Parts: sequence; structure tokens; C-alpha cells
Amino acid sequence: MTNIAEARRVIEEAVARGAADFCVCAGSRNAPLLAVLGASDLRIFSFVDERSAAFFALGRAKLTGRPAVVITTSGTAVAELLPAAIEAHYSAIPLIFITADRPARYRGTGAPQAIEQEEIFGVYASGSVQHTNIEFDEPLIDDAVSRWNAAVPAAGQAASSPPHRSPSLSRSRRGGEDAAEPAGGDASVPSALAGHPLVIVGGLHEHDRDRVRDFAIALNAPVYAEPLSGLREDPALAHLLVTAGERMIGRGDFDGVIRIGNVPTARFWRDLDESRRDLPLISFSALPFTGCSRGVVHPIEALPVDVTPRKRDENFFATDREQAAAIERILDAEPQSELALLRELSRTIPINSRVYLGNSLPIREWDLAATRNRRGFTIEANRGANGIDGQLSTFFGQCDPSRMNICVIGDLTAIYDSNAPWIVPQLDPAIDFQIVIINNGGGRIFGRVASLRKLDESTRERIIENIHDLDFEHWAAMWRMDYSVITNEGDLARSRKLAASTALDARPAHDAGFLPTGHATAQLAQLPNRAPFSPTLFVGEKVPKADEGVFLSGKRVIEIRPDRESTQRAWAKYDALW
Ligand SMILES: Cc1ncc(C[n+]2csc(CCOP(=O)(O)OP(=O)(O)O)c2C)c(N)n1
Ligand SMILES: [Mg+2]
Repeated sequence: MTNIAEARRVIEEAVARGAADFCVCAGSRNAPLLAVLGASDLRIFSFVDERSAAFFALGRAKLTGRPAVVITTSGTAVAELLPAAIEAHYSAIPLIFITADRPARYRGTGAPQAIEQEEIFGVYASGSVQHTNIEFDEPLIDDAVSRWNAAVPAAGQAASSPPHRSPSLSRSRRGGEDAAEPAGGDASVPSALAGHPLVIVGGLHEHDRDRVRDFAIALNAPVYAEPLSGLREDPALAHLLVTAGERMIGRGDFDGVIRIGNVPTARFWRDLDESRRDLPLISFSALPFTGCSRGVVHPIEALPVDVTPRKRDENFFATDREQAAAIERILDAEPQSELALLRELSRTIPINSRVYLGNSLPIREWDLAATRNRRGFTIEANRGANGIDGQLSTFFGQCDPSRMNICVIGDLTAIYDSNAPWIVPQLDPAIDFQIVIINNGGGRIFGRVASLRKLDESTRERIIENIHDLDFEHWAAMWRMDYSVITNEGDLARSRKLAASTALDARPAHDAGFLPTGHATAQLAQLPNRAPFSPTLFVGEKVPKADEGVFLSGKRVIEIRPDRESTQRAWAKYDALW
């Protein structure tokens, strides 16, 4: 077979699996693949940096529900895909890597750009990630390249599984030693959990939310719903939700834990493997990972329907509401602290936005401080391996033209993936996004880690927090993005008032949710090539103008600079509450 015919075969195979997006990173070895793609009508995104390409592909696969393809040349280019492969593996997102290789006779010789590419991803290419390594000999373009109209199957008709579901990973659903007993008692809840359990809900696919809500209401036990669960602001669960943050869990007299959804972010989850090993644990998740060295994972479908309602612990809920109110007062008194700014941000971001949260303090601070009013946000994050790498690239891959896209990340996280905006000019021009960088001058999450707080502060700041005094103005300018700085709640509040008075006139439509009206419907209908987002809560009535408030449209970097002293005071007061 010629190189061109071989290249066509592997690309056709990817198309047959449902792939419609091809993220390519050029070199000479992969020229046959690029030549075939270039002559097709397939959607191509062209990258310089393979790591960014792979994370972008991950974001696209999350957004579209179809596998996304990354094509690289040989050598270290291939190795750059590993971080995204790991993230995709642990979150069961389908990716297809096609890597060009030099002929097998060069393996182990140290010849230029010949590395050991076969099996390079090990276990990470055994589940949702598929790796095809393809050898091309010289001459690389060895045949005529004909035009090709690829018939991409409609979503759902492809051979591959949709994301978030059926991860088909070759791995046991049981954790290490000490696994909880098998399902029993309330249909499938083990008897060990028959007493007064805590329900902790991590990332959930929206298809699973009704089932989880019904289960939680029937069980009547306290629920800790993380932002990715989509249930944190659910009014039907309001009476059961723990609202004072994860420290409140320690105040509960729980005798078991029911985890539902993906592996939780809360520190308490890690404690289950350390200081709280006494608590029995059972998980229900669409992913097969126990996320803990013990416990068993059942599919979410196995959540029992008939459960005995637990007696409500009124004291626990009274304390929770008091503590939550105390936290609000702390933030009111420290309006320039990071937590208060995060809270104000959550009130300011336009309703119905897609909100991507970075893996350091943003996702935790959002959990603790973000508004619990229903604002119709879809919350996203990479929680497969919790890396701070590739966050901007994943965000760009996930940007949806039918709604505002907001990325909230830390400063080091932004620096890590600082070439990600390369892809912006290739995105759908209808996409509006705002990158909100919480610039607290370093990796401040480490100042919140109990064991690291024992270190001398200057050592910790220098070599662990990597403190700096950089800002992002010139970075934004380099990528031709608008830029604003916010240092206090007032800046955000002004933006919010503008939004409320001039642009986003949110209004209810009917019980099941709020439907788009007026301009918004017209806007959605015009969007090319995408299943439009169907709003479940609110929609903006009027089309926002570019100069009305920082969050309303365009492509902008918003740098939030919290006050360091105020942030420290807020945390100290918060810690004193417990
Ligand atoms: C790839 C990767 N390297 C290192 C880490 C460890 N890590 C977690 S948070 C963090 C610092 C993040 O700093 P920043 O983005 O400024 O967020 P902040 O902690 O200030 O919220 C680091 C290095 C990681 N999670 N992933
Ligand atoms: Mg930081």
C-alpha cells in the first residue's frame, strides 16, 4: 500500500468511529496524513504545540460527544500527547491519536527523530484513547492525492461510545483491600450504609442528574454536591444540601459515605483513605474508578429506587446554615479577598454561561463561595488527573458558540498553557469567551495545604508557591485579546449592574425552564454547524453590546488581583470558624 493510501485508510477508520475534528501538528513524517486531510472536507485545527493540540482535542470531544483526532509527526512530538491521554483515560473521553513514525528498521538506533513510539502511551491507550502508530518510508508523498468528501456519521451513529459513558476500561470496579460489602439492604445500598450516611456527589453527566436527585430526596440524608455535579444549586435538593463548605462534613455524625458521580474534589474524599478509614464507603459512578484505595463502584443505574428515608438531623442542618451565614459575613467584611471576589464573580458571570474551573484554588473556592442562586451555568473542569496543564487548551476546545464561555484559572495555570490562544483565530468566529485569571502571584493553594504550612513561609513561597509579580497585560496583547484588571468587588458589581440594566434581562418562561426569546432565539438559530445549547433556566433577552460590562461579549482576558492581606484575613477568620 502506498503512504497516501495508508494515510487515507487510518483517517477513514477515525471517521467511521465518528471523528469529525482533526487537530494536526505538522512535521515532515506525517506529510501523507496532512496531504490526505488537506484534500478532504474534514474540520482541521492546525497547531504548533502537540500538548496543546491534545488538550484542545479533549475539550472538543467533551463538547461534541464524538472522538477527536490528534495527528503528529514522529519523535518527541508523540510524547507531548501523554498528559491529555492520561486526562482522557481517567475521564473516559474518546481521543484518537495518529502518530507518524519512521520505518521500524530505525528503532533503537538513535537515528534522527526515531524514538520508541509503539506502545508509548502504555495503559493510557487501552481504554477511551486509541493510538495508531503508522510508519511512512521515503518518498513520503508517493501517490496522487485525490479530493475526498468524507461522510462523517451523525453523532450517535458512530462506532465509538459517547463520552462520559461506558468507558470500557480493562479494569476492575473494585478498589484495593478493605472493599465495602456488596450491595444489599435498600436494594443495592450495603447494610453498612443503612444508618446515617453522607451523600457526596462529584461530576455527573446531565443524563444522570434526575436519577441522582430522586435517590437523594428519597434517602433524605445530607448531600454534599460539588459544582461539577450540576446539583449544587438544585432547588429540589436545597433542604438536604450542605452549604457551609467541605469543613462542615466533619461536623456530621455520619456512619457511612455514598459517593455518586466522578471522584470528588473535596479534601474529605482523601481523608476517607487516611483519617476516616473507619467510614464505610460505596460509590456509584459512570466511571469505573474507585478514586480511593477501598470501596466498590457500581454503575449509577444501580442506585436504588426504594430506600428508607433517613431521619433528618436538624441540629446538623441548623449548624450548617449558621456556619454558611458566618462565611458570608466574613466575605462581606473582606470584599477584596480572593474568596469574596470569586463570590462576586459567580454573581456577575452571565446567566447560562459555560464556566470552566481551573484545578487549583478556583474549583475549591467556587465550591465554597460561589452563589447558590440558579444561574444556569454548565460547570466544566478536567478532573481526571487534576493537572494544571492544558487547562486553557481544553477550555478553547470546549467553547460553545451558542453561549458565553468563561474560564476561571490561576496565574501559574495560565502561564503553564500560555501558547493555547494560538488556536483562537481558527475557532468559530461566533464564539465569545472570557479568560478570568485569578492572579494571586503564585500557586497559593500550597499555602492552604496543612502539611506545607509547617514550612518556613519564605521557603514555601520561593520554591513551592513560585511567587512572582507578573501580570497578563502583554500576554493578552500578544494574542490580540482585550484586557481588564479587577481589584475589588466594585469593579465586578458595576459590570453586573450594567448587565442587569442593559443587556441581560433574565426572565422565566415556564416551569420546566426558561426558553429563549427574541434575539436569543434568532442568534441560536443562526449558529453554524452546531446543535444549539438548549437553555434550561434563563436566557438573555437582548443582544449585548461589546462595550457594556466586561463579561458581555468578545474575547477578553480579565485579570483579578485579590488583595493579599485581605485574603489572608478572610482565610484566618474562616479557619477560626471550625
Ligand atoms: C501538571 C501539574 N503540575 C503540578 C501540579 C501541582 N499543582 C497543583 S496546584 C499548583 C499551583 C497552581 O497555581 P495557580 O494556577 O496560580 O493557582 P492557585 O493555587 O494560586 O489558585 C500546582 C503546581 C499539578 N496539579 N499539575
Ligand atoms: Mg495563583
